[in-house]
Amino acid sequence: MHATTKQTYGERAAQHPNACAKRMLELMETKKSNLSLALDVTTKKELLEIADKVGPYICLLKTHIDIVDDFDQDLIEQLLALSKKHNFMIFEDRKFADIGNTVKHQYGNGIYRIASWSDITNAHGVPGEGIITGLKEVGLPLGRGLLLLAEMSSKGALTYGEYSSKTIEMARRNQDFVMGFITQRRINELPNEDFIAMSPGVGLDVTGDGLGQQYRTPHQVIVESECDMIIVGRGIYGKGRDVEAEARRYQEAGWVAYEERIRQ
Ligand code: BMP
Repeated sequence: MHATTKQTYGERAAQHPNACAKRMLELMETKKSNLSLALDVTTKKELLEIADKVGPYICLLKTHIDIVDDFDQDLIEQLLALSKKHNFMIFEDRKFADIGNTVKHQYGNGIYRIASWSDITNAHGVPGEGIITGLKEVGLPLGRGLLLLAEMSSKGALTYGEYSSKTIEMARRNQDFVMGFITQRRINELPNEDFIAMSPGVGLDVTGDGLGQQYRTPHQVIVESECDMIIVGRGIYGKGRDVEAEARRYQEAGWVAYEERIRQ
């Protein structure tokens, strides 16, 4: 087991050198939530309604802002107001994957201006370290944090072995901006390292979605794979589900698993 896995989120927050990671860990501790909602809906109305219902239970709201048909600046303003009302951070799951100069503009410009409102975003390591340098130029002065995709949850993903190891090395060289990973299991940390491990592909009722997604339980993710955060989407707002009841259920399952882990 890794050293950080046995520490509480609060203990890790107190000594974390990355400002965005520190804020995230503090929030997880005070809100007793390691649940992130992956809110993949395509209308502004649904997005805001579900975010308001689920807000009390989550530490992080993950968006795919480019799938919203009626996106406008008012959506961002209302989303920011909800993040204040319920005290959650925002993560635009943009999965940048281009050269440094291009991602810099994709992050800071265009109609979405992601860096202006999203606390956290993420990137693939495939273009090499320039992708981090480009994003950092825009994000670091704003106090933003970056996650690298070390491992994906989908069947047949190419993110394994040397690719994942090289991605982790890139993160190590950029710890002022890179705060953690999207991953299926905690990476091997060196002494004095603390990367937040966030894991999508989480569900309590089904094992897949017919399109390659693979689900594991909060216990598998938090205890067995030593990740820090569960990212749950359709398990909470899928067809016919009681959104608030499901959010409460996943928050409890994630927190119970975390308490079991730190007691070990
Ligand atoms: P769901 O729980 O509904 O399957 O949603 C999972 C979410 O996590 C989606 O928004 C997807 O884009 C994201 N995701 C993933 O499923 N696997 C990964 O490896 C990385 C992701 O960002």
